[in-house]
Amino acid sequence: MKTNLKFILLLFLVVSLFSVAQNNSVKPYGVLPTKYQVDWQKMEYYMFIHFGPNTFTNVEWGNGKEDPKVFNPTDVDCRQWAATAKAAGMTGIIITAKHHDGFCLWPSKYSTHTVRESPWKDGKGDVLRELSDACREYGLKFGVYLSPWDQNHPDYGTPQYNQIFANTLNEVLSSYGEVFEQWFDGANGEGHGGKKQVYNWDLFHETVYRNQPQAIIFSDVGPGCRWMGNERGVAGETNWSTLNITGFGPGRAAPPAKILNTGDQGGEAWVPAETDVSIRPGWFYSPETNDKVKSVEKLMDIYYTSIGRNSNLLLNVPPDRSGRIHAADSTRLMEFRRAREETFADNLAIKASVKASNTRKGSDSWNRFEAYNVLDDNYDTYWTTNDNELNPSIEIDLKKAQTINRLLLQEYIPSGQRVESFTVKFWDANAKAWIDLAKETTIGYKRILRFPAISARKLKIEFKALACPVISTVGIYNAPELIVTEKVVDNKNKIDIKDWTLISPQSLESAITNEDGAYFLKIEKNTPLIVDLGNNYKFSSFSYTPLSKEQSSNILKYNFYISTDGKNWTKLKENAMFNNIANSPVVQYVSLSEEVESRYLKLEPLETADGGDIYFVAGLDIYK
Ligand code: FUL
Repeated sequence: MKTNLKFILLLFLVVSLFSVAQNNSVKPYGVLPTKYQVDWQKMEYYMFIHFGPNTFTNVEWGNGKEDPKVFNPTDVDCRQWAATAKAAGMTGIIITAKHHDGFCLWPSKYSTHTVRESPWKDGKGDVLRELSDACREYGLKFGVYLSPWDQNHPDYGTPQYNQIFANTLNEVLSSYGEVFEQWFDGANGEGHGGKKQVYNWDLFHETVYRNQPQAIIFSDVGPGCRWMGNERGVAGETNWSTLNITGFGPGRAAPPAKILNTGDQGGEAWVPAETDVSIRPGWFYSPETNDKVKSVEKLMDIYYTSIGRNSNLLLNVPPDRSGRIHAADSTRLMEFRRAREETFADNLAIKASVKASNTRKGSDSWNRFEAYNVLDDNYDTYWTTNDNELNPSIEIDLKKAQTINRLLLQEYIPSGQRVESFTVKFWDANAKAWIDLAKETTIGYKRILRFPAISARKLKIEFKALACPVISTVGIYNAPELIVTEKVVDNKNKIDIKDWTLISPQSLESAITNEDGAYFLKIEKNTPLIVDLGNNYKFSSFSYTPLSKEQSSNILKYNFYISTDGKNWTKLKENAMFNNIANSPVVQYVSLSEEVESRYLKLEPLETADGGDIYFVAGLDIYK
C-alpha cells in the first residue's frame, strides 16, 4: 500500500516536471503581485469621495469639536455618485467613512460623533449603506478610507484606543459587503487630550484581512499598494512596483517621498503605486472652488503621469453641500472620458505586423509566446524570449507611413516587473536609418509615452531587462489635439485691489524671489506680513497662496489680524492652521465668522510646514 502511494506520487512528480518542461513556462522574476493585486491593478481608475462635516465648514481638516449638526446635506444621492463614476469610466468608489475629525458617516457603536447625531434624515441615515448599495447596483467596487487619527474620540492617545479603532474597522468591514480597498491615512496628530497615538498596525491589518481577505490595504508602505509621494497626480517616470519596507511604516515612518514616487528596483515587497489627487484644489467640497475644477488638459496630463506611469488613479470628486456631485465636476469627468476615448480610439498596432529578435519556444502547435501576442487586446497573452535574452527587440511594421504620437506598453506583471529600460526608434525612410524617438526606464503594468507627432512606418523597441521580458501589449496611436472646452472663470467674489502697499517686511524688493518662473515673497519667520489695502474694504473670507512645492517653508500655523488704522489690531484667527499644506500646497481659503471691514491685513506665521525659519507667500487675497 505504502509503496503504491510512493509510486503514484513519483509518477505524478515526473509527469508534472515533464509538462513544465514541455510548457517552457516563464520563470517568475523577483517578488510577485498576489492575484488580488493583479485584479486591483486592472481596475486602473476609480473615484475618491471626501464627504463629512468639512464639506460644510470650508476646512480641509476638522478638529473634532464641530457640532455634528453641521452635517446637514439636503439631498444625499449616492446613486448619483455611482452613476457619475460609472459614466466617467471608473471601476470603483472609495469613501472617507471617517476623516481626522472622527465623524463617522455611518451610525457607529463606537463613537458619539456620527450621522446619528446629525440632523440628516433625523439621525437615521447611513451613507455607507447607501453608497455600498449604489456601487453594487452600478457594478462598481466599494472601498473605505478610515483615519486612525481621530480628534474627537475621548480615548484617542490611550492604549485602549487601538482596540476601539479595530472594533470600528471591524464594524465597517463586516457590514457593507465586499470591500476592494482599505485606505489607511498615515496622518498621526494630537487628539482630544493633546496626546498622539502609537498605532497598532498589526492589529488593524489583521482586522482587515479577517473580514476582507481580498482587500488591498493602502498606506504609505502598503502592504497592498502605496502612496506615490505627492497629491499632484505625478508618479515617477521610473516607477517600480517593488519597495523596500523593512524598518519603514506609514506616516512619519514612511520612506522619503522621492522613494515612494519611484519605488525600489529589486525591492523586497510588491507594493504598487496609487495616485490620489483631487479634481479641485482641496479634498473636500467648498463653494470657493466651483470655478477651480481641473481642466480636461490637466486631467489628461494626470492620466499620463499616473496610469501612464504604472500607477492606479484615485481621482477625488467631493460631493457638494446638497450631497450630490456638482455639475462642474461631473461635466468635466465626462469631457475627460471623451478625451481619453478619442485618444485611444484607433490602435494602429492592431493592423500591424511584428517580428522579434528572439522568441521563446512553447510546446503548443501554435506558439503561445509569439510576438504577435503584443498586438491583440488580451492582457493575458504575451511575447517572451529565451531565459538568457536580456536585450531583445521587436520591430513593428504599420504597413504604410502613419502619423503617430503615443505609444502604450504593458508588461505581464504576474511574472514580475522585469524591464529596466527601453529605447524606441523609428525608421526614417529618407535617411534610411533608425532614429531614436525615446529612451525610457520602467514599464510595469502600463506605460504610455507622449511624443510630438512623427510620420513612420516602422518602430523598433529595444528592451533591457533584468530577466527575459514578458510583454503583453504594444499600442500605437495618433491622439487628436485636445479641444479645450472650458473657460477659466475668475473667482467672482475676489476683491481686486490695485493700490496696495507692503508695510512689513519693509521692502518688497528684498523679499521677492523668483524660482522656476514663479514669484513669491521669502520672509523671516518673526517678521509678519502686513499689507495696506489703500482703502477700507468689506470682506468675509481671505486666502493665502503658498509656494506650490511640497514640504516647503509655507505657513502651517498662523494668527490673522485686521485694522482700520494700522495701529490697533483685531485678532480674527488665533493659532489657526493651514491643514495638509505640506502635502498639498494649494490656495488656502479661510472663511471668517462674519463680514468685516478693514484697510490693513496682518498675517503672522507661528510655524512653517518644514519647521524652517523663513516663510513663503505667493498671494494674499480677500473675498466678498
Ligand atoms: C491626507 C489627508 O490628510 C487629507 O485630508 C486627505 O484625506 C488625503 C487623501 O490624505 O493624508
